[in-house]
Amino acid sequence: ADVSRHVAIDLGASSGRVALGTVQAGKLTVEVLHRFPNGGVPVQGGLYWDVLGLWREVLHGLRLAAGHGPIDSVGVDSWAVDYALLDEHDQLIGGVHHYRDTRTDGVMEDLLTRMPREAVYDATGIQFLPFNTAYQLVAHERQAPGVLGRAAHLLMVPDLLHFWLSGRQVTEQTNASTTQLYDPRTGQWAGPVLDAFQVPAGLLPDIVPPGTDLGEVTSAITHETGLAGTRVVAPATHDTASAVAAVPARGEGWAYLSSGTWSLVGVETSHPVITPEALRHNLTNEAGVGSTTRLLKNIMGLWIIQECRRAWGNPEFAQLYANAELAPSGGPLIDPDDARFLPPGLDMPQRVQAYCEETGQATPQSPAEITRCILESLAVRTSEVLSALENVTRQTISTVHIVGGGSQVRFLNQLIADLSGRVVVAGPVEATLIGNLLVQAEACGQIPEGSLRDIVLTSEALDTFEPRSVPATRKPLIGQDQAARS
Ligand code: LFR
Repeated sequence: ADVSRHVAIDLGASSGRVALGTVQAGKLTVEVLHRFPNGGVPVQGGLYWDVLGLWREVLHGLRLAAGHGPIDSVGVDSWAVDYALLDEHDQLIGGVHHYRDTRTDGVMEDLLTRMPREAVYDATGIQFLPFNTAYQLVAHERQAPGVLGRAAHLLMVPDLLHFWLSGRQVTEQTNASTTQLYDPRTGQWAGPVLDAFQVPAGLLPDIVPPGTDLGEVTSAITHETGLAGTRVVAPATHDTASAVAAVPARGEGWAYLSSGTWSLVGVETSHPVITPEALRHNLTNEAGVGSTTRLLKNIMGLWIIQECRRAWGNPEFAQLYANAELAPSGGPLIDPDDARFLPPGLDMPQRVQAYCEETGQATPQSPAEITRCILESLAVRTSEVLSALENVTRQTISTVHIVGGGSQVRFLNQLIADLSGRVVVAGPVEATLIGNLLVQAEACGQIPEGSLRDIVLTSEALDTFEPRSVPATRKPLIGQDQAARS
């Protein structure tokens, strides 16, 4: 057919969306049908996702989609690393933990005494983050001894939803790659790491590449939503992988920043870059669309501002950013990746202030000053990581594509252009949805293979930010050694 229609379900850490994508004459149009909030649910000292609540919103979105006529395919993406355990009857065992749950405190350090850091990195190419699935599973077993033995299956969050939609259990590759239990060289689970961390290999389903057809929606889904005959097609289920697939870039010499709760800064490579230098910078090699590698690094991102905003009684983001732009420049800087900023808490503004005090800087006082401090620090850290990427890949990065919700923060786009001395191209805001939809369209044979980025370029309007010269006082970075620590 010359028109095809696909539904993307995109679950982010702070909100979810169900969107309808129409592909016609080599162009994609996206209509968001349903938006809903998301966030961690604290229970008895732990932190969980409300997966059943999310599922209810997804069903509502699918009903709306069905009301628009026949849908060719549907696919889910979400944040990475989190998983559900199912028993042998495919029932959920307990809740789905949030990666910011402090149950993982100290686990990574402990496990790296069982298998050396270099060996884990060599086997997986994944950055050391305390919440990688590998460490979460060990923390899980420590809190609930025997749980991994009782479990029959492990499904990552999007895989769980695909199972509920299609009845098929698989692990989609882009998300599998974030677990630190996956070997990017073989494309299979990393046996030696599973053994060292005592993760039962039998829990892990087969790995399938993005664009895999999982079959039709079940009759229960048809009954519940009205969708009939719709294929369930796994997109790049890791939201960042979908976003990177939709980066409107051509040629060489560019990097991306997928900007949202996290800032994911990286480049696309044809192969994993697993070298001592990459390890020194704690860069990650996550799987991308079309057998590419996403060589990137996590920066704490707008999360710090999201938590401050909660502490300040939820003022409008636009107002916060406008006020920050009016606050004086050249104030204090934080290292956004300091571990203290990872867990949620209404004391986030105090954590920022404490960091500034401890490092002998002026203490930002107003929300405007604190927001400015965070934004400038994110921009400084982003340019440090860009330099690290240049060193590790021995290429020059002259353009930074900022995609995702954070690309709407024009002030941050300009700060990144100024502080990194690179041209910033902002947009699309809905890169994740677009990447999700286009991988489905490609799998359904509706667009030529490898044409995703061209379609984004013809479908979306972009904004350019040229670097302006900045006073020398902004040039010294947080500390030259910062890029080298994890
Ligand atoms: C962004 C993201 C990052 C991942 C983090 C935790 O939404 O998926 O890529 O490191 O969330 O899962």
